[in-house]
Amino acid sequence: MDFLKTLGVSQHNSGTSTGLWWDSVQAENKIPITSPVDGKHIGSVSTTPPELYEHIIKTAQSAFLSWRMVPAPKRGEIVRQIGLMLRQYKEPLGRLVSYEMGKSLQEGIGEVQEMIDICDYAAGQSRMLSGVPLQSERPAHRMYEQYLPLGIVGIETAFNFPVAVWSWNAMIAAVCGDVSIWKPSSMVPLSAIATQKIIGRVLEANNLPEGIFSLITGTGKNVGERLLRDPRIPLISFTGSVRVGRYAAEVVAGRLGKSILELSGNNAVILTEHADLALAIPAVVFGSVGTAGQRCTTTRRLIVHDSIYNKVEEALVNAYKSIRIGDPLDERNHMGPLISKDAVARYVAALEEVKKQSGRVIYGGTVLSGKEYESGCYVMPALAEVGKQYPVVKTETFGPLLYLLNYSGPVTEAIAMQNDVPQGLSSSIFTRDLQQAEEFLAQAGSDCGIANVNIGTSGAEIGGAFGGEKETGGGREAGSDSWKAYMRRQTVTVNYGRDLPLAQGIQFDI
Ligand code: UN1
Repeated sequence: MDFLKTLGVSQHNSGTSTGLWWDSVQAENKIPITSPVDGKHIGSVSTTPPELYEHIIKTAQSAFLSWRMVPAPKRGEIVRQIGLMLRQYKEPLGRLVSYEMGKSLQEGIGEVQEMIDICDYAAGQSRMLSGVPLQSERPAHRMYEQYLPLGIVGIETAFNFPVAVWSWNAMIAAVCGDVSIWKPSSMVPLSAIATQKIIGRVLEANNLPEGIFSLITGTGKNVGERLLRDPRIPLISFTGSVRVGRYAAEVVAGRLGKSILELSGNNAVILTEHADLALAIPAVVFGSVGTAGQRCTTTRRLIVHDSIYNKVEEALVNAYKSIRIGDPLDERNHMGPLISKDAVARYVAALEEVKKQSGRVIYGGTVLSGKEYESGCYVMPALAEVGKQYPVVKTETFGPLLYLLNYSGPVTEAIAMQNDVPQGLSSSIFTRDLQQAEEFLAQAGSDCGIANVNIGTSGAEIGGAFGGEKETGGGREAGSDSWKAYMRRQTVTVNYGRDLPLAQGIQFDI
């Protein structure tokens, strides 16, 4: 495992860092990290104890005071260098992501590419943190809006994107003049530790202070909770389940903090009678089995017009038969394991539920056994025929389980089915009919944060704002104007006249 050495990951690793400084490896509070790929122990991580948490916060607070004074394009230059450093470590880091999390090597490397892309994007954004001039109603007054650095951003990321989601937040936050504290999922902290070491090289080369990018590790209950409750952290960006996200939102709102939430999706693809199946089938298969169905944007529901239903079902079953499941580091395989045996148990339980609710599993769904699948985390992807009213269809099962639904009426019927779930992250329609596509995109169309035409639900580019509506949480990260959430907005009015006219024409003579 040369890549572990290249990345500085060893048998025992510290999970607490302020950038250049690392806590020493503690004997107690260690979490063992096991790969879902082969069930082998990769290394352990010592978590962040309360007193060190305080140190991390204090260091971040003092780093913020100097970092916010650095001109934004100079902050962008640091982020640009981080992007260059990530290019150097793209292959080994992608490999670690793949080995620790279980996604295919291509997807692991693709995830690092997303980090590189957001660095380039953020470097450019650093010159464009622009406000708008506004029109004052008073003579000789100038009014405008400006955006200023916010403070410490707490970033809690999920296991399925061990590094990329952090970078969407941390790189944008950094050019905005914020400092960040990252708490990665305690299932995949090694990828975070390796990333922290990579960026440490850039911090060192530029003589930057400690605390601009910090890392803490531990469970959500201990360490994550501390971030949520800490009034010194004005913004929390949380990625994870609706259940935990709802709790996080309540805790942060309770102290009147701000939060960016990126929670569950229940993403559907609509195939109308005018769908080009040559595009649609591969998009649906990648969308549902890619990352073993563990992306927030995974395709979970396929809503197919009656006239093509049988054809689609047959094409899908055939395509699923050709999916190679196994070691994700072996590039011949399409699909690796689920993250853990618990995840496998949840997948199996969901399939049981489908059957109980009178659904029909038409392909796969079994747990794989044998030498290659020793970790116990490998499953066959599943296709299940269900009715739109089944409760199970309204929930997100984080695995490669695709529901097939049919409709017979106009596209509005399919859109209504698509919207009839509590989640609202990603959505897609395949059609060559302009009217259908436009209906899908209009006011009464898809209610999701992402709406794609002739593209699947997953694999969003970083240039767009990423996030969704309803139970998905409403947050937006990465591109477009997502940066605004990481800054405080200020309305400025300057009186350059000799009088003091009051707004609304009020006279107040003294
Ligand atoms: C996630 O699953 O949390 O759109 C993020 C995609 C990826 C990001 C997914 N760019 O599938």
